[in-house]
Amino acid sequence: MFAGGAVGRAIAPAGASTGSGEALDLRDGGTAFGGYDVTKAVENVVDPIADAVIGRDGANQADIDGIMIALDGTPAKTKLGGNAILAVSMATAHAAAAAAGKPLYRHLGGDGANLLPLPQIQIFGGGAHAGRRVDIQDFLIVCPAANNFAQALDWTAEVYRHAGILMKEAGTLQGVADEGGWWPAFTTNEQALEMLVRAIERAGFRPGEQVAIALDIAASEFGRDGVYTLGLESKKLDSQGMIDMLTGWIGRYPIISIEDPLAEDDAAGFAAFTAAVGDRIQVVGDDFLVTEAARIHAAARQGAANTVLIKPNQRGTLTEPLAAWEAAKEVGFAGIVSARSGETEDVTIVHLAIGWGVGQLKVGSFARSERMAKWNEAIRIEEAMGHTARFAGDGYFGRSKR
Ligand code: 2PG
Ligand code: MG
Repeated sequence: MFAGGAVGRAIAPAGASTGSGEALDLRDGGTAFGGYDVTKAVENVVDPIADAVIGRDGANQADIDGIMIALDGTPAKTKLGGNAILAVSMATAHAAAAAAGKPLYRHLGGDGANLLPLPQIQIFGGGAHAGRRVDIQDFLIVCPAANNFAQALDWTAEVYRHAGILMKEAGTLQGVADEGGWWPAFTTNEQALEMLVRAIERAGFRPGEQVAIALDIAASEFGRDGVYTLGLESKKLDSQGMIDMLTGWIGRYPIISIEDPLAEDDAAGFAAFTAAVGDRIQVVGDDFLVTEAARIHAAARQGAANTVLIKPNQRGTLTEPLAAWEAAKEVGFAGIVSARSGETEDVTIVHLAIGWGVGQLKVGSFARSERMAKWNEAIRIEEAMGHTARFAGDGYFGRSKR
């Protein structure tokens, strides 16, 4: 709360497939709530954090975040919890925007902030989000040819609906996964790609031109020390085997973006994959880069990836992901602001994507209110902008230069 009465409120999310370099999501352990309770994190907000930030200028986000970083004093925010610190960081931004009488995206990006991101939306869930029913975690679509953000959502809704109908017909529909995508019962990973292309066509769109495929392999979940174990197909691949498999898919399906194609410990694999396909598709680092400026600089030096996934809770403040985005722009990487599999009704990331002008946003599927809250917020912002709104389309995709 600000002296003038302006109030900000925020909720930190949590991930299921986390990178080892992420800020700590502090939980209580023990038996209550399976150990997932956050009483300690809340106490850290109410006592040490509040003591340290009360009386400071909340409009100075970097100062507030810097105080909390120093108070914690650990690289992964293990003392106070990244969740405790991020919630205060985001609430501060909301309060500062309210005090300034502006929507958060304008407070962050100024009056010229008018770029609506290209949404990346999950149609099938897999990996850690669907009991490992398929190895690949996210089968997503993007609609680069849509005229505006709302139309991209309309198109996605049609593809999602048709994918559900096709799966029901094929007997492969089992409900919805953690992020709202259909929970599939496929026998190979490639079957999911085939069905996705059919769903795009059934919905009346030209695959590749109007609607294209994006994947999050989340390879750290099944790959380590250069060995990748694909449970669904009982296959073990080395790094080059993964690259060959994915390159084959890129040749056969309209895939324009692949996230975490290799595990977080496989920078050489990332570099080889980016050298092979980075001039044609977006190669995204999530667990690999964990929204950290220093890792983005290192990856750029190695030619590993060309795009960074930006998840505020991987770092635990707003200042650090902003620094990561600045680093990305400096090295010529694109960015995608992303939600987590464990989400809430909090819509802060929508404002970050627009306010920072990132151009891409990934929020899971087109179902469940923690996802729809974010899509709806972006629709409201697009409406409020009227004719000044610009839709990113594919203009902000990552591509490596040859
Ligand atoms: C990811 C996210 C969202 P999680 O891997 O990109 O899909 O999942 O929050 O489980 O890390
Ligand atoms: Mg990911």
